Amino acid sequence: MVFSTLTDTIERGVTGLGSAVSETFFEPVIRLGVTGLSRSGKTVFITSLVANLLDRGRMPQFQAAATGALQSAYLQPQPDDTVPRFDFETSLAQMTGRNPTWPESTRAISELRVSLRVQPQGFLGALSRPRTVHLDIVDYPGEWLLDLALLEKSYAEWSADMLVRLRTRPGAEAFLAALEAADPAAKLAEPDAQALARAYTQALHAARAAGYSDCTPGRFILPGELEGSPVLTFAPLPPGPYPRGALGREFERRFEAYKREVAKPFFRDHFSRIDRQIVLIDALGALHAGPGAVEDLRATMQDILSAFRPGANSWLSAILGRRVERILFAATKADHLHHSQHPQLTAIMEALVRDARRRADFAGAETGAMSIAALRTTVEETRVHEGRSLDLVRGTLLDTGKQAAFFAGELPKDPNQVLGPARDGEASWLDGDYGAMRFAPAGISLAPGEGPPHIRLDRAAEFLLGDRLR
Ligand SMILES: Nc1nc2c(ncn2[C@@H]2O[C@H](COP(=O)(O)OP(=O)(O)OP(=O)(O)O)[C@@H](O)[C@H]2O)c(=O)[nH]1
Ligand SMILES: [Mg+2]
Repeated sequence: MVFSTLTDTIERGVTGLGSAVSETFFEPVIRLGVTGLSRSGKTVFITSLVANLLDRGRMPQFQAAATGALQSAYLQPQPDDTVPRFDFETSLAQMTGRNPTWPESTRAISELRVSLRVQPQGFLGALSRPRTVHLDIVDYPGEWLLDLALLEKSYAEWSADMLVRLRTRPGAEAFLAALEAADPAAKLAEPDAQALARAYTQALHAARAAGYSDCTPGRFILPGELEGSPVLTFAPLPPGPYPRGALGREFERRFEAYKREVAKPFFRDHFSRIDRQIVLIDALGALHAGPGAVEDLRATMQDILSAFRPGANSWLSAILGRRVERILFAATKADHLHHSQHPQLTAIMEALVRDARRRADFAGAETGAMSIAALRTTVEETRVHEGRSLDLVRGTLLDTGKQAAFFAGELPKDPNQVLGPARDGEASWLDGDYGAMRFAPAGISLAPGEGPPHIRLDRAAEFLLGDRLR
């Protein structure tokens, strides 16, 4: 353990040195991490951000664009050769064209480099030449951050924890029965190993669906290209020790391999190099699904965000070269609400991440919170209904292609009116439901110099990047 921490630190130190040298002598790099749970809006956010950096006509609150300091932006080959490139062109073509659709779900990490040519402003700035700042955007599933807690555990400890939890959760019956029937001290037979791993994965999916968030290992739920490989073919077992060649011994080895080959490399090679981070949260989706979903979202975000308080994890704090300087928490899909309700949405999302945010502030990161829509699909409208004026949004429904006006419900001014019932395990909201509707992207033709329409994407960019582009 001590040895592996040491080598990790040294490797990290060397990488850190490399980038520090290139920053001083060559061109500065900003690594922006974009994360969130699945379907939170990561792909749409990155696509729209990049399109709006390339064409800045809709970015008035992004200072570098408004003052003209940002002279040009262009895509460049990314620095990491082994990470898939974020498929910007395909997503943008899908989201904008004549019959726009939403991009497909993405299940793994990807990266894109946008280079920004900046002319420093002010009296002295005017005398200096323009410089280039590289923005490396890294898209990764928030679920992967759940593995951090696993790194500090041995196989026996992790097994004991998970078995206790599974016994109290719905959907684990088949796995527990398979475990009962298995003999972990018997010689390993791969079909048995696969059957146990499959039953365990199903139990994790069931727990997830029932609202439990600590479903480790993270890649069992989002395997990507590792599906079916030995590092994902194990399950928790009762305490050993198990003889050489036995199923139990092999599972322990695979668990260690998972930590070493899957979990650690992500934190070491990607997470530790991020210096700006946006965390996307679909708070509206959870509100619509009900109090249970809101409470689960709160608990999951708390687990996920503990990665930003590295003091709690000695392995991670040892490898973190630089710390994340800014973290923006953003409630996505705000175009489902009239702007008069955006402050309430922001307040609810802030309440969901309050503890994590306080800890991040404490660790020296500057944090912010706002409601955004990376791709605005609606227009606002006010109508009188039963003598009361209602603030609505209007857009094209995804399912039918028809136009509709929509009122999501009145979000409370005090977020505790939502978080309280969620924490208390209420089955439904007291004063009616929050509606949800899926709008299709609006069929628009972009004028030259304009990126896709959005809400507050320019403010988000200003918070995340503004200080580095002056
Ligand atoms: N109205 C609206 N819907 C959005 C917006 N952003 C995302 N969505 C919706 O949310 C869905 C998921 O968005 P993605 O960007 O694909 O989410 P993701 O986090 O990349 O999802 P995974 O790749 O599955 O992890 C989209 O298909 C849209 O239906 C937005 O700005 N406005
Ligand atoms: Mg995606």
